Amino acid sequence: YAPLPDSLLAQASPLPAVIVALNTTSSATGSSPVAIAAKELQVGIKGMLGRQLNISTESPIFRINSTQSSIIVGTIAAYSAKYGSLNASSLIKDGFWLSVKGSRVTILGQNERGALYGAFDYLSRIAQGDFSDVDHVSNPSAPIRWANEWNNLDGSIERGYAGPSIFFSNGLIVKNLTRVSQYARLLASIGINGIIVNNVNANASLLTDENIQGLGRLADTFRPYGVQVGISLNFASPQLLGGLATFDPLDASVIAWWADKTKRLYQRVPDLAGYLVKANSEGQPGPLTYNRTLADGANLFARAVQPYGGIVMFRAFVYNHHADWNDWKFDRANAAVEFFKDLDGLFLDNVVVQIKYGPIDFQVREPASPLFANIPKTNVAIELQVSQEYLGHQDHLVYIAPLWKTILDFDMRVESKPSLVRDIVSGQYFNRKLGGYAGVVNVGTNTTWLGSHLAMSNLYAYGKLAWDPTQDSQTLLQEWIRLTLGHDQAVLQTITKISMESWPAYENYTGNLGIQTLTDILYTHFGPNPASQDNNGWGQWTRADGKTIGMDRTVGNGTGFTGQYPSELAAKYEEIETTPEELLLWFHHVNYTTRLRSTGKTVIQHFYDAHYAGAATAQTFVSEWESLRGQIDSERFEHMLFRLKFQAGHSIVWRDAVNGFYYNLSGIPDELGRVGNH
Ligand code: GCW
Repeated sequence: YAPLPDSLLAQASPLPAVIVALNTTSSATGSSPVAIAAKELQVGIKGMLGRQLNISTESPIFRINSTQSSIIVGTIAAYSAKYGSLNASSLIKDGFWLSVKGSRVTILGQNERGALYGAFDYLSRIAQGDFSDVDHVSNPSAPIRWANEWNNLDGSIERGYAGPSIFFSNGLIVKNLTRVSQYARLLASIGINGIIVNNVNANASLLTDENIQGLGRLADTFRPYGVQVGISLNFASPQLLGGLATFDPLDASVIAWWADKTKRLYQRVPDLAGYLVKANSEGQPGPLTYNRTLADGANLFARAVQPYGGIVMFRAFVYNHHADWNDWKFDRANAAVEFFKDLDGLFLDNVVVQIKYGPIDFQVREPASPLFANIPKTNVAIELQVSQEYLGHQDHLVYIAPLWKTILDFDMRVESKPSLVRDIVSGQYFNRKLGGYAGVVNVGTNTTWLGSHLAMSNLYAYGKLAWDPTQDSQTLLQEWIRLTLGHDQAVLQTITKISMESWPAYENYTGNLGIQTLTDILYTHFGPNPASQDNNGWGQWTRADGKTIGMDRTVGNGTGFTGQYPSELAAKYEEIETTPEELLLWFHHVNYTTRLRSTGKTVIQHFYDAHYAGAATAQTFVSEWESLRGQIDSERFEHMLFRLKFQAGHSIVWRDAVNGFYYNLSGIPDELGRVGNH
């Protein structure tokens, strides 16, 4: 809410005189989303336009047809009760209607949360210097728009790059929740309506009575912003915490144990969003331990939360991490479909299967998970990762929205019909009621939230895409730049340029042609380590040897993964000639000397050249950023300069490590003589 520059202020239309808040029912535990919306409008307009507006809960002079200027904010129902009914049939849950006619502004939500989103939308327009009249209905693409935070109870965060947890410390929920309230506000401003506060590798002690009280305080803090709290569960909790002899999901004592815990949770948090479950994955316990199905496991929790309206997000990230590397037919990428396809139709209605965007694990490029096309009778959500686990932590600038868009806009060709991933996860395509988005965010106590100022464009884009995945990633980026750093054209152009170049550059200097990120997968997931991919049980294999590289995932000769796609795509990926080049090595095992259709270069020369090109681009980020000295406050300027310099250096480390590795393996010299002489 920084003051608008004079040039924009001059264009501002006459201001409303008063803010009228229609729903002011504050609960015992804090204010309501509409009250928050009114306050945001007041603070925002004061900050940006320098004008103090009063908030009124009743405006005696206001009549629906009067010319009295005002900003009305509330729910459709509250408005109708006061001023006569309004046809709002086009609004769905969480949606809003924003009308700006000169100095008369009406912001009505289908629910209170929608009203708050409408207020943020109006403020965003002002912040971007848009004072035009509008008559705008906005509905979310999907009901589930959640953040997942992989926070441990001891305060550490798995794959978090911004310091310790804002939620937990020493096994308990922290006392001071100021930062949590700020985060709630931040999430509401981008349309996020739910948050899983603890790690999917969950600690059973989250469910002690003391921690249930703590979760209650967290939920009370998020509630005014329309963000519902949910939790990750440890499947073995009945044994680990409850002292039962078993955690078999069909055992009566286990069912009773979960019913009792769920009841206690809902007593303290009546609007608990539900549970997130990682089962039988990477050493986590689950129903398979007792020869029960994953559906048995999911439905256990679904029944427990059903009376309270809760939902269960059940992760599809189930795979064997002790795979046999010598088995050329084995493929970790096959796991999700193998585990879930036959369970289609067996999950209860309040279960949502949460699917990572690709079949492996948040790599720099993956094809869309075939599971999206394989379980039409099951609710699904897509899992995206804002936290840059494989993408340079937050030490590299990588604007991820373009990567996400390759998946969301991807056509699965179910029954040879247009069937975009975004329409499957919204529930629209298979006509499912539930569905949506889970974003692994992992904010920490660092004042930048994510550890890097520019990384926040990813969180912004995540929320905005969950709301409307048809939006363009550059448009979202530019909105974020204006809202965050103001209206300077050089700032806008430069940050747009480096951000839009960042994911292609990162792909260039890490792993090309669908070979995966080539980072160290065994420990840090940071920095180059192509050797770590192979010769182990993790299944992120590249099968690189002296002459050849890539996973043969064909039906004809490989792991059969291509056959998991609907027939049109299966046929396309089966043949080298029709496989998109950027995924060549994902699907095929080829010679280093195989030539690419697009450029005629060999695979190995493409690697060499791409690594030089990617690192060269990263060098330019520093000089581009330096050109903004004086246009951005020195704190943020220096913070990013430091990171971009690191990235520039690290991209050279990446370039030389990866190129050197494949040169040593293949012995094939770089045509330009750069690789292998040192
Ligand atoms: O790839 C792995 C990550 C783990 C993570 C897991 C998952 C939370 O390295 O840190 O565990 O994915 O998504 O469950």
